[in-house]
Amino acid sequence: MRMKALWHIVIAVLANCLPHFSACAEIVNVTVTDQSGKPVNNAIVSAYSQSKQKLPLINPEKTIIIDQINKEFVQHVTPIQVGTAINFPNHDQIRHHVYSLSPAKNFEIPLYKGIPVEPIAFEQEGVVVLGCNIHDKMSAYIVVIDSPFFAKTEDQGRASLTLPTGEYELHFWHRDADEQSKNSKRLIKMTTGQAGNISVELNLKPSWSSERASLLIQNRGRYR
Ligand SMILES: [Cu+2]
Repeated sequence: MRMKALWHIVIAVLANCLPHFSACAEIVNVTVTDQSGKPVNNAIVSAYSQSKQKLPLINPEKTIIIDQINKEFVQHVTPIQVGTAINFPNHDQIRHHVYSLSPAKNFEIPLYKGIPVEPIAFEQEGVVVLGCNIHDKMSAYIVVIDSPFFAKTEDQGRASLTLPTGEYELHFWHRDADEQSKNSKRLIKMTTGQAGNISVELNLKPSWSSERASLLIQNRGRYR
């Protein structure tokens, strides 16, 4: 009986140690709310290691998918690590024309149905705003992060990051967050055996339509 209990402890410790990192990993739970205390979903939390060691791409072979279904991008917000490729399958019976004019990735996939032959690689850190040149209401965001550690808040504004022990700077992003919130940073120290809980308040602007409007103004006359 005593032996069995010991095994449970050993297995629990092993499960917390990622094979490609020398250190053990711990979980930090982040809860994001807005200025009125409401949970914020679709916020991105990213963690930047303060050690100079270069961390590997999480899934170097993997291509991520952002679908187009019923004239919407699915998902609306997608965090990826720098160097990840994304394909944009169109599941609708009409053609879409996916584009971005963002400095982090300026590209377009001219009018198409089905699955584009080549995925698009995202090599530069930053936020990429997606649109469709045919359907102005279609929009989505790709947050390209120069770190393998990030998560998106889901129900109740919660996200969990599994981090090897060490020091990290946490960054936060949300489509509607003001500049001060987007630039706010939090230093954390992950030590063995200690899960962390962090609460973050982002100041959200009432509407994101201004950003979309500026994208449309930039794009006006470009393709039509
Ligand atoms: Cu479209």
